[in-house]
Amino acid sequence: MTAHFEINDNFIAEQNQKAKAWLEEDYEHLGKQLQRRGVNIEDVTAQAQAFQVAVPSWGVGTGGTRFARFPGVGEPRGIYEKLQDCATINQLVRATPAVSLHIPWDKPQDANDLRAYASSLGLGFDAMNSNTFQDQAGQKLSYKFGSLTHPDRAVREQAIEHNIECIEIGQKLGSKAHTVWIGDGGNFPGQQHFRRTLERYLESMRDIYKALPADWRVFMEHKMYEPAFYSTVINDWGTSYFCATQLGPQAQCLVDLGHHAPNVNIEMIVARLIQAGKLGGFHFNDSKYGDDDLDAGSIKPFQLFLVFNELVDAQTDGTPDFNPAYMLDQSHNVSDPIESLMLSAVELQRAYVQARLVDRAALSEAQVKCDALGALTTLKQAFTTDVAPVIAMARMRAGGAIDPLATYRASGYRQRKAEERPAQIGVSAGIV
Ligand code: PSV
Ligand code: MN
Repeated sequence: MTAHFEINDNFIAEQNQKAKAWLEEDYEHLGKQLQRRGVNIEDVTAQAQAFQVAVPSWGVGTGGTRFARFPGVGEPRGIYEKLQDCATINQLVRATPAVSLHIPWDKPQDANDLRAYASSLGLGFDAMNSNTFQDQAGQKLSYKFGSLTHPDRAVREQAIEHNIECIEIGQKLGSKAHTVWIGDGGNFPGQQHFRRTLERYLESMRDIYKALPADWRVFMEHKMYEPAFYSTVINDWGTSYFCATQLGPQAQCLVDLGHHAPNVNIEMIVARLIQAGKLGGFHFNDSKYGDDDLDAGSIKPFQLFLVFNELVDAQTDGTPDFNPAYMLDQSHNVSDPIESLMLSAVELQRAYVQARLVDRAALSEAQVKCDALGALTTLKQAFTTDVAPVIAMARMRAGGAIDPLATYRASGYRQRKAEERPAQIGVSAGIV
Protein backbone atom coordinates (compact mmCIF):
# COMPACT_ATOMS: atom_id res chain seq x y z
CA MET A 1 0.00 0.00 0.00
CA THR A 2 1.40 3.41 -0.86
CA ALA A 3 1.28 5.84 2.01
CA HIS A 4 -0.97 8.86 1.84
CA PHE A 5 1.04 12.04 2.36
CA GLU A 6 -0.26 15.55 2.94
CA ILE A 7 2.27 17.41 0.83
CA ASN A 8 2.00 16.82 -2.89
CA ASP A 9 4.89 14.67 -4.16
CA ASN A 10 5.15 16.82 -7.28
CA PHE A 11 5.65 19.87 -5.08
CA ILE A 12 8.58 18.17 -3.35
CA ALA A 13 10.03 17.15 -6.72
CA GLU A 14 9.73 20.78 -7.95
CA GLN A 15 11.48 22.09 -4.83
CA ASN A 16 14.18 19.45 -5.21
CA GLN A 17 14.70 20.46 -8.81
CA LYS A 18 15.98 23.85 -7.62
CA ALA A 19 18.77 22.32 -5.53
CA LYS A 20 19.48 19.14 -7.50
CA ALA A 21 22.34 20.38 -9.68
CA TRP A 22 24.25 21.71 -6.67
CA LEU A 23 23.58 18.59 -4.68
CA GLU A 24 24.94 16.42 -7.47
CA GLU A 25 28.06 18.57 -7.73
CA ASP A 26 28.66 18.44 -3.96
CA TYR A 27 27.94 14.72 -3.88
CA GLU A 28 30.45 14.07 -6.63
CA HIS A 29 33.08 16.12 -4.83
CA LEU A 30 32.49 14.34 -1.53
CA GLY A 31 32.57 11.02 -3.38
CA LYS A 32 36.10 11.81 -4.62
CA GLN A 33 37.19 12.91 -1.17
CA LEU A 34 35.89 9.70 0.41
CA GLN A 35 37.41 7.61 -2.38
CA ARG A 36 40.84 8.89 -1.33
CA ARG A 37 40.11 7.40 2.11
CA GLY A 38 39.05 4.12 0.53
CA VAL A 39 35.36 4.72 1.17
CA ASN A 40 32.68 4.27 -1.49
CA ILE A 41 30.11 7.04 -1.14
CA GLU A 42 27.31 4.80 -2.37
CA ASP A 43 27.86 2.50 0.62
CA VAL A 44 27.61 5.48 2.95
CA THR A 45 24.43 6.71 1.28
CA ALA A 46 22.90 3.24 1.69
CA GLN A 47 23.80 3.38 5.39
CA ALA A 48 22.18 6.81 5.70
CA GLN A 49 19.04 5.47 4.03
CA ALA A 50 18.85 2.58 6.50
CA PHE A 51 18.98 4.86 9.53
CA GLN A 52 15.68 5.32 11.40
CA VAL A 53 14.55 7.08 14.55
CA ALA A 54 11.05 7.14 16.07
CA VAL A 55 9.17 10.38 16.66
CA PRO A 56 7.43 10.85 20.04
CA SER A 57 3.67 11.30 19.74
CA TRP A 58 3.88 14.04 22.38
CA GLY A 59 6.62 15.87 20.48
CA VAL A 60 4.42 17.17 17.68
CA GLY A 61 2.40 19.32 20.07
CA THR A 62 3.91 22.46 21.53
CA GLY A 63 5.50 21.40 24.78
CA GLY A 64 6.71 23.89 27.24
CA THR A 65 8.50 24.43 30.44
CA ARG A 66 6.93 24.05 33.84
CA PHE A 67 6.18 27.76 33.75
CA ALA A 68 4.13 28.23 30.66
CA ARG A 69 3.03 26.88 27.38
CA PHE A 70 2.63 29.05 24.30
CA PRO A 71 0.49 27.10 21.85
CA GLY A 72 1.33 27.30 18.17
CA VAL A 73 -1.15 27.62 15.33
CA GLY A 74 -2.52 24.51 13.69
CA GLU A 75 -1.50 22.29 16.57
CA PRO A 76 -2.75 18.71 16.43
CA ARG A 77 -5.79 18.24 18.66
CA GLY A 78 -5.67 14.49 19.05
CA ILE A 79 -3.66 11.43 18.18
CA TYR A 80 -5.01 11.19 14.62
CA GLU A 81 -3.83 14.71 13.83
CA LYS A 82 -0.56 14.02 15.60
CA LEU A 83 -0.01 11.09 13.29
CA GLN A 84 -0.63 13.34 10.28
CA ASP A 85 2.21 15.58 11.49
CA CYS A 86 4.46 12.58 12.14
CA ALA A 87 3.78 11.37 8.60
CA THR A 88 4.70 14.79 7.21
CA ILE A 89 8.00 14.68 9.08
CA ASN A 90 8.67 11.27 7.58
CA GLN A 91 7.57 12.37 4.13
CA LEU A 92 10.21 15.09 4.09
CA VAL A 93 13.11 13.38 5.90
CA ARG A 94 12.38 9.69 5.15
CA ALA A 95 14.02 8.52 8.36
CA THR A 96 11.14 8.49 10.86
CA PRO A 97 8.63 5.78 9.93
CA ALA A 98 7.67 4.95 13.54
CA VAL A 99 5.92 6.74 16.38
CA SER A 100 6.50 6.23 20.10
CA LEU A 101 3.19 6.64 21.92
CA HIS A 102 2.54 8.13 25.36
CA ILE A 103 -0.39 6.74 27.35
CA PRO A 104 -2.73 8.26 28.43
CA TRP A 105 -1.75 11.48 26.61
CA ASP A 106 -2.30 9.75 23.29
CA LYS A 107 -4.44 6.82 24.30
CA PRO A 108 -6.43 5.58 21.31
CA GLN A 109 -10.12 4.85 21.69
CA ASP A 110 -9.76 2.06 19.18
CA ALA A 111 -6.21 0.76 18.86
CA ASN A 112 -6.96 -1.37 15.79
CA ASP A 113 -8.39 1.64 13.99
CA LEU A 114 -5.39 3.78 14.96
CA ARG A 115 -3.00 1.13 13.69
CA ALA A 116 -4.82 0.98 10.36
CA TYR A 117 -4.76 4.78 10.09
CA ALA A 118 -1.04 4.91 10.92
CA SER A 119 -0.30 2.30 8.32
CA SER A 120 -2.25 4.29 5.69
CA LEU A 121 0.23 7.10 6.45
CA GLY A 122 3.22 4.76 6.17
CA LEU A 123 3.76 4.71 9.94
CA GLY A 124 4.22 1.98 12.54
CA PHE A 125 4.67 2.06 16.33
CA ASP A 126 7.87 1.88 18.33
CA ALA A 127 8.11 1.62 22.13
CA MET A 128 5.10 2.54 24.27
CA ASN A 129 5.51 4.98 27.18
CA SER A 130 3.54 4.94 30.41
CA ASN A 131 2.71 7.95 32.53
CA THR A 132 2.50 7.60 36.29
CA PHE A 133 4.16 10.95 36.91
CA GLN A 134 0.92 12.90 36.69
CA ASP A 135 -2.60 12.45 37.96
CA GLN A 136 -5.23 12.14 35.26
CA ALA A 137 -8.79 13.42 35.55
CA GLY A 138 -10.93 10.96 37.48
CA GLN A 139 -7.95 8.92 38.68
CA LYS A 140 -8.72 7.06 41.92
CA LEU A 141 -5.41 7.40 43.78
CA SER A 142 -2.81 10.16 43.48
CA TYR A 143 0.81 9.84 42.38
CA LYS A 144 1.80 12.93 44.34
CA PHE A 145 4.11 10.83 46.54
CA GLY A 146 5.07 8.21 44.00
CA SER A 147 3.68 5.48 41.80
CA LEU A 148 5.46 2.15 41.33
CA THR A 149 7.37 2.75 44.57
CA HIS A 150 4.64 4.38 46.66
CA PRO A 151 4.45 3.08 50.26
CA ASP A 152 0.76 2.30 49.76
CA ARG A 153 0.28 -0.99 47.90
CA ALA A 154 -3.00 0.21 46.36
CA VAL A 155 -1.21 3.10 44.59
CA ARG A 156 1.47 0.72 43.36
CA GLU A 157 -1.17 -1.65 42.03
CA GLN A 158 -2.90 1.17 40.17
CA ALA A 159 0.43 2.12 38.55
CA ILE A 160 1.20 -1.50 37.66
CA GLU A 161 -2.24 -1.86 36.07
CA HIS A 162 -1.62 1.24 33.97
CA ASN A 163 1.67 -0.15 32.67
CA ILE A 164 0.05 -3.48 31.83
CA GLU A 165 -2.68 -1.60 29.97
CA CYS A 166 0.01 0.20 27.94
CA ILE A 167 1.48 -3.16 26.95
CA GLU A 168 -1.96 -4.43 25.92
CA ILE A 169 -2.60 -1.35 23.78
CA GLY A 170 0.91 -1.68 22.32
CA GLN A 171 0.24 -5.27 21.31
CA LYS A 172 -2.73 -4.14 19.25
CA LEU A 173 -0.59 -1.43 17.66
CA GLY A 174 2.25 -3.76 16.72
CA SER A 175 4.73 -2.28 19.19
CA LYS A 176 7.43 -4.52 20.66
CA ALA A 177 8.66 -2.59 23.69
CA HIS A 178 7.48 -0.62 26.68
CA THR A 179 9.32 2.26 28.35
CA VAL A 180 8.87 2.99 32.04
CA TRP A 181 9.92 6.33 33.42
CA ILE A 182 8.76 7.27 36.89
CA GLY A 183 9.03 10.60 38.65
CA ASP A 184 9.21 8.85 42.05
CA GLY A 185 11.72 10.25 44.49
CA GLY A 186 12.15 12.48 47.50
CA ASN A 187 12.52 16.20 47.97
CA PHE A 188 13.91 16.08 51.50
CA PRO A 189 16.58 14.01 53.20
CA GLY A 190 14.92 11.23 55.13
CA GLN A 191 11.69 11.44 53.13
CA GLN A 192 12.26 8.04 51.55
CA HIS A 193 13.97 4.91 52.74
CA PHE A 194 16.34 4.35 49.80
CA ARG A 195 16.56 0.57 49.97
CA ARG A 196 12.90 -0.12 50.71
CA THR A 197 11.82 2.23 47.94
CA LEU A 198 13.98 0.45 45.37
CA GLU A 199 12.75 -2.91 46.63
CA ARG A 200 9.18 -1.77 46.01
CA TYR A 201 10.17 -0.65 42.50
CA LEU A 202 11.55 -4.10 41.73
CA GLU A 203 8.46 -5.76 43.12
CA SER A 204 6.22 -3.61 40.91
CA MET A 205 8.43 -4.06 37.86
CA ARG A 206 8.34 -7.84 38.30
CA ASP A 207 4.57 -7.72 37.81
CA ILE A 208 4.96 -5.56 34.71
CA TYR A 209 7.70 -7.84 33.41
CA LYS A 210 5.40 -10.85 33.80
CA ALA A 211 2.86 -9.16 31.51
CA LEU A 212 5.41 -8.79 28.68
CA PRO A 213 4.81 -10.89 25.58
CA ALA A 214 7.78 -13.18 24.85
CA ASP A 215 9.07 -11.02 21.98
CA TRP A 216 8.81 -7.73 23.89
CA ARG A 217 11.36 -5.75 25.88
CA VAL A 218 10.84 -3.37 28.76
CA PHE A 219 13.07 -0.30 29.02
CA MET A 220 13.82 1.48 32.28
CA GLU A 221 14.66 5.15 31.83
CA HIS A 222 16.87 6.67 34.50
CA LYS A 223 16.93 10.36 35.37
CA MET A 224 19.12 12.09 37.89
CA TYR A 225 16.60 14.56 39.28
CA GLU A 226 13.31 16.30 38.54
CA PRO A 227 10.54 16.28 39.59
CA ALA A 228 12.20 15.04 42.80
CA PHE A 229 15.06 17.32 43.76
CA TYR A 230 16.83 15.42 46.51
CA SER A 231 16.69 11.78 45.45
CA THR A 232 15.23 9.93 42.49
CA VAL A 233 14.51 6.21 42.69
CA ILE A 234 15.92 5.27 39.26
CA ASN A 235 18.51 8.00 39.27
CA ASP A 236 21.37 6.65 37.19
CA TRP A 237 22.49 3.94 34.81
CA GLY A 238 23.95 1.88 37.66
CA THR A 239 20.58 1.60 39.37
CA SER A 240 18.89 0.98 36.04
CA TYR A 241 21.43 -1.73 35.17
CA PHE A 242 21.01 -3.36 38.59
CA CYS A 243 17.23 -3.49 38.10
CA ALA A 244 17.55 -4.80 34.55
CA THR A 245 19.71 -7.70 35.75
CA GLN A 246 17.34 -8.43 38.62
CA LEU A 247 14.34 -8.53 36.30
CA GLY A 248 15.65 -10.70 33.48
CA PRO A 249 16.75 -10.74 29.84
CA GLN A 250 13.76 -8.78 28.52
CA ALA A 251 14.57 -5.81 30.75
CA GLN A 252 17.03 -3.22 29.45
CA CYS A 253 18.13 0.34 30.14
CA LEU A 254 17.07 3.42 28.21
CA VAL A 255 19.39 6.40 27.97
CA ASP A 256 17.77 9.81 27.69
CA LEU A 257 20.66 12.16 26.89
CA GLY A 258 19.18 14.95 29.01
CA HIS A 259 18.94 12.89 32.18
CA HIS A 260 22.55 13.22 33.30
CA ALA A 261 24.65 15.75 35.12
CA PRO A 262 26.16 18.33 32.71
CA ASN A 263 29.65 16.85 32.39
CA VAL A 264 28.85 13.16 32.57
CA ASN A 265 30.57 10.99 29.96
CA ILE A 266 27.41 9.63 28.33
CA GLU A 267 29.22 7.85 25.52
CA MET A 268 31.04 5.81 28.12
CA ILE A 269 27.77 4.87 29.82
CA VAL A 270 26.55 3.75 26.42
CA ALA A 271 29.65 1.57 25.99
CA ARG A 272 29.21 0.07 29.46
CA LEU A 273 25.57 -0.84 28.77
CA ILE A 274 26.50 -2.34 25.41
CA GLN A 275 29.16 -4.45 27.09
CA ALA A 276 26.63 -5.65 29.65
CA GLY A 277 24.06 -6.46 26.93
CA LYS A 278 21.63 -4.05 28.57
CA LEU A 279 21.38 -1.12 26.19
CA GLY A 280 17.68 -1.00 25.29
CA GLY A 281 17.34 2.33 23.60
CA PHE A 282 17.57 6.11 23.58
CA HIS A 283 15.58 9.22 24.03
CA PHE A 284 17.59 11.67 21.96
CA ASN A 285 17.57 15.38 22.70
CA ASP A 286 20.15 17.93 23.78
CA SER A 287 20.76 20.00 26.86
CA LYS A 288 22.89 22.73 28.31
CA TYR A 289 21.96 22.57 31.98
CA GLY A 290 19.58 19.75 32.85
CA ASP A 291 16.72 17.93 31.18
CA ASP A 292 16.32 20.80 28.75
CA ASP A 293 14.71 18.72 25.98
CA LEU A 294 16.34 20.85 23.29
CA ASP A 295 16.65 19.63 19.71
CA ALA A 296 19.15 16.80 19.18
CA GLY A 297 22.56 18.07 18.15
CA SER A 298 21.75 21.71 18.88
CA ILE A 299 24.15 22.16 21.82
CA LYS A 300 26.70 19.34 21.86
CA PRO A 301 27.01 17.81 18.40
CA PHE A 302 30.41 16.29 19.20
CA GLN A 303 28.93 14.41 22.15
CA LEU A 304 26.18 13.10 19.88
CA PHE A 305 28.82 11.92 17.42
CA LEU A 306 30.75 10.19 20.22
CA VAL A 307 27.60 8.38 21.31
CA PHE A 308 27.08 7.18 17.74
CA ASN A 309 30.73 6.25 17.55
CA GLU A 310 30.09 3.71 20.33
CA LEU A 311 26.92 2.48 18.65
CA VAL A 312 28.57 2.03 15.27
CA ASP A 313 31.54 0.36 16.90
CA ALA A 314 29.21 -2.21 18.50
CA GLN A 315 27.24 -2.61 15.28
CA THR A 316 30.30 -3.19 13.09
CA ASP A 317 31.84 -5.47 15.73
CA GLY A 318 28.83 -7.76 15.35
CA THR A 319 27.86 -7.46 19.03
CA PRO A 320 25.22 -10.16 19.64
CA ASP A 321 21.60 -9.07 20.21
CA PHE A 322 22.55 -5.45 19.66
CA ASN A 323 19.30 -3.73 18.77
CA PRO A 324 18.81 -0.39 20.54
CA ALA A 325 15.57 1.48 19.88
CA TYR A 326 16.14 5.05 18.74
CA MET A 327 13.55 7.61 19.77
CA LEU A 328 13.47 11.37 20.01
CA ASP A 329 12.22 12.99 23.22
CA GLN A 330 12.17 16.74 23.02
CA SER A 331 9.83 19.54 23.86
CA HIS A 332 9.13 22.66 21.88
CA ASN A 333 8.11 25.97 23.27
CA VAL A 334 9.51 28.41 20.74
CA SER A 335 9.74 26.40 17.52
CA ASP A 336 7.35 24.62 15.17
CA PRO A 337 7.57 21.00 16.43
CA ILE A 338 7.53 19.61 12.89
CA GLU A 339 10.58 21.70 12.01
CA SER A 340 12.39 20.76 15.22
CA LEU A 341 11.69 17.06 14.87
CA MET A 342 12.75 17.02 11.21
CA LEU A 343 16.01 18.76 12.00
CA SER A 344 16.67 16.50 14.98
CA ALA A 345 16.19 13.39 12.85
CA VAL A 346 18.63 14.84 10.33
CA GLU A 347 21.17 15.60 13.08
CA LEU A 348 21.00 12.00 14.27
CA GLN A 349 21.45 10.74 10.73
CA ARG A 350 24.43 13.05 10.36
CA ALA A 351 26.06 11.80 13.58
CA TYR A 352 25.41 8.22 12.52
CA VAL A 353 26.91 8.68 9.06
CA GLN A 354 29.92 10.51 10.46
CA ALA A 355 30.44 7.68 12.95
CA ARG A 356 30.33 5.22 10.04
CA LEU A 357 33.21 7.18 8.51
CA VAL A 358 35.55 6.61 11.45
CA ASP A 359 38.60 4.71 10.25
CA ARG A 360 38.32 1.94 12.86
CA ALA A 361 41.56 0.22 11.91
CA ALA A 362 43.47 3.50 12.33
CA LEU A 363 41.68 4.17 15.62
CA SER A 364 42.57 0.72 16.98
CA GLU A 365 46.15 1.13 15.91
CA ALA A 366 46.41 4.50 17.63
CA GLN A 367 44.89 3.00 20.78
CA VAL A 368 47.31 0.08 20.81
CA LYS A 369 50.25 2.41 20.24
CA CYS A 370 49.03 4.73 23.03
CA ASP A 371 48.85 7.54 20.46
CA ALA A 372 46.30 9.82 22.10
CA LEU A 373 46.31 12.50 19.43
CA GLY A 374 46.37 9.98 16.61
CA ALA A 375 43.15 8.55 18.07
CA LEU A 376 41.55 11.95 18.52
CA THR A 377 42.42 13.12 14.99
CA THR A 378 40.99 9.90 13.57
CA LEU A 379 37.70 10.69 15.29
CA LYS A 380 37.89 14.36 14.30
CA GLN A 381 38.49 13.50 10.67
CA ALA A 382 35.16 11.70 10.61
CA PHE A 383 33.37 14.32 12.72
CA THR A 384 34.50 17.23 10.57
CA THR A 385 33.54 15.59 7.28
CA ASP A 386 30.60 17.49 5.85
CA VAL A 387 28.25 14.61 5.07
CA ALA A 388 25.28 16.85 4.20
CA PRO A 389 25.36 15.79 0.50
CA VAL A 390 25.10 12.11 1.52
CA ILE A 391 22.10 12.68 3.76
CA ALA A 392 20.39 14.95 1.25
CA MET A 393 20.97 12.40 -1.53
CA ALA A 394 19.60 9.62 0.68
CA ARG A 395 16.47 11.68 1.31
CA MET A 396 15.97 12.69 -2.30
CA ARG A 397 16.34 9.15 -3.60
CA ALA A 398 13.76 7.96 -1.07
CA GLY A 399 11.28 10.63 -2.22
CA GLY A 400 12.02 13.17 0.53
CA ALA A 401 13.20 16.76 0.36
CA ILE A 402 16.75 17.88 -0.33
CA ASP A 403 16.06 20.77 2.03
CA PRO A 404 13.30 19.61 4.41
CA LEU A 405 13.00 22.92 6.26
CA ALA A 406 12.67 25.12 3.17
CA THR A 407 10.32 22.67 1.48
CA TYR A 408 8.14 22.41 4.57
CA ARG A 409 7.91 26.18 4.91
CA ALA A 410 7.15 26.64 1.22
CA SER A 411 4.45 23.94 1.32
CA GLY A 412 2.10 26.00 3.50
CA TYR A 413 1.36 22.88 5.57
CA ARG A 414 1.16 24.70 8.89
CA GLN A 415 -1.08 27.45 7.50
CA ARG A 416 -3.43 24.82 6.06
CA LYS A 417 -3.53 23.05 9.40
CA ALA A 418 -4.23 26.34 11.17
CA GLU A 419 -7.45 26.57 9.17
CA GLU A 420 -8.37 22.91 9.54
CA ARG A 421 -7.56 22.79 13.25
CA PRO A 422 -8.96 25.80 15.08
CA ALA A 423 -7.32 26.31 18.49
CA GLN A 424 -8.86 24.57 21.47
CA ILE A 425 -9.76 26.38 24.64
CA GLY A 426 -7.90 25.36 27.79
CA VAL A 427 -4.29 25.45 28.77
CA SER A 428 -2.37 22.34 29.67
CA ALA A 429 0.67 22.37 31.91
CA GLY A 430 4.19 22.01 30.62
CA ILE A 431 5.73 18.57 30.52
CA VAL A 432 8.64 17.29 32.54
C1 PSV B 1 10.93 12.49 31.56
O1 PSV B 1 11.66 13.66 31.69
C2 PSV B 1 10.89 12.03 30.11
O2 PSV B 1 12.17 12.04 29.53
C3 PSV B 1 10.24 10.67 29.99
O3 PSV B 1 10.73 9.99 28.86
C4 PSV B 1 8.82 11.03 29.78
O4 PSV B 1 8.05 9.95 29.33
C5 PSV B 1 8.98 12.16 28.78
O5 PSV B 1 10.09 12.89 29.33
C6 PSV B 1 7.81 13.03 28.54
O6 PSV B 1 7.61 13.97 29.53
MN1 MN C 1 12.76 10.64 28.01
